[in-house]
Amino acid sequence: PTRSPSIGIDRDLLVVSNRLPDFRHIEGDEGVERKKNVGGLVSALEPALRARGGMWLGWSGRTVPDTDTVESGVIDDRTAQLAWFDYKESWYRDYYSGFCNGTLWPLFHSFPSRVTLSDKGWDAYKEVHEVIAEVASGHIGSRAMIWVHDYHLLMLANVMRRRGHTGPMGHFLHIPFPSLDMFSMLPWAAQILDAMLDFDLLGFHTPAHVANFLSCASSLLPAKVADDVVSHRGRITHVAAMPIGILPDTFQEPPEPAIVEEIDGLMRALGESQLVLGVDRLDYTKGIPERLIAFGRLLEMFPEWRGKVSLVQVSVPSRADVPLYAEQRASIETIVGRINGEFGEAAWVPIRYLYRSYSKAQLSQLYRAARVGYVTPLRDGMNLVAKEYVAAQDPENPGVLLLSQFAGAAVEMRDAILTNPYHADGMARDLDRALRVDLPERKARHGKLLASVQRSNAVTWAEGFLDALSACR
Ligand code: ADQ
Repeated sequence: PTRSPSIGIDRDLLVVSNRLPDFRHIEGDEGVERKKNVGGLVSALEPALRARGGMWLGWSGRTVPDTDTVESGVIDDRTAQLAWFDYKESWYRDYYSGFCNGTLWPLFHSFPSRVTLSDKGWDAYKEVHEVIAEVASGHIGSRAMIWVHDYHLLMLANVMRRRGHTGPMGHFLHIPFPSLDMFSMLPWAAQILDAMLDFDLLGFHTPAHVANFLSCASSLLPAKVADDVVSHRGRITHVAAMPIGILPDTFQEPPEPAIVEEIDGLMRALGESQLVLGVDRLDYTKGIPERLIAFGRLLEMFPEWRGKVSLVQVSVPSRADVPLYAEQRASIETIVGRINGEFGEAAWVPIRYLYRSYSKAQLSQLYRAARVGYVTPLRDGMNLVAKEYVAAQDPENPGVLLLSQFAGAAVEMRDAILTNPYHADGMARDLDRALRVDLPERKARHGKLLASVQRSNAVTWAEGFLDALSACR
């Protein structure tokens, strides 16, 4: 078919996510522009988007007063067309910060005490789905394939079907799907499940998330579940575990001299100490306070490590305007101060806490310098840092991955040392063990982990999802 550039009704693939990746609004004549760095999700989808002349739709990252008209537009990128729209301030507050990050995020990560429930949030969740469905319908024909991402958009297929969309629609959830007990806390649990079953394919990171979803669907709805297929209202939905991956080779690229110098500078500051490294978005699900406390326990229980090991914790600012996140930051700084005050010496700082973002090239060098990758979320859909750490190692002298048993990544990464982040003494013992692993065992563990990170990567994930979605029809 000939392609109509303005409407694109014959476009074959629309990807929808809350944020457009690596996209920012620049005030001025040009309006919007694309940042230079492309993130993992974009690189994963790039081949499919390019081959199908696809479009990616999402929020621009800008909010406008409720009284203003919401702007939207399309820019052409070298990979795909990017369709953007603004949020009203009330959507940002009630939908994004409210229902998405105040209700669904803590609930799906099994933190019931952090969940807020409000009718206003639920109304905003439904309203924003209607708005996004309307924008989407303007960009794509009713038979095209749509791939929707994450908890912000669980109900999009339902709204699109009501608008007459008949093409295949799939959803991938990047965070865990909780147990029936937890999910039932949502007053709107059945409505959300019912709407999710308008997708043809639902992808999750792990078999446990799939099992949770199926048990919710069969308990809370009059839906029939047989193996990985759910029948409901005369429709069929396929459900599958499809763990996301990274592009491992991009963590082995030779660094610029300035980056080598920067990381060498940090290593000189650590002196003789071995580097234990934590890297996360600052979020309570990542278990940063627990990780710091366990590091303090290591120094108490195994005093021989004092002066010989240093923890560098790098936290990228995240959702800083949400009070819980500001609290988390303050609590981390207090723990760092306490441990450094108690154990530090003139020539040795036990914990260095860096509250900033690093480039992929900088992160790769940090990962490579670290003897232990200390990746201990309390709960995580997957956790890409674990995979990035493995991909960045020197195969001749690799470090050891210490990984939370509650990260989705633990399913595939059995050759890491697995740990329980809720148990400080146990985690301190596991850290001691990780620090003592000899070179032959480090190489053996790393070889197996790297093979798995290479085999199940970002591109096989994206292609696998799209193939499975096509096969549903
Ligand atoms: P996140 O919760 O954001 O993702 P994660 O998978 O670890 O968690 O990805 C974080 C990304 O941010 C990594 O690529 C990492 O390199 C980067 N990053 C972290 N700290 C950084 C820093 N200080 N500077 C620069 N970059 C930093 C959600 C889910 C995860 C799931 C992914 C993908 O919560 O469980 O793995 O989506 O599906």
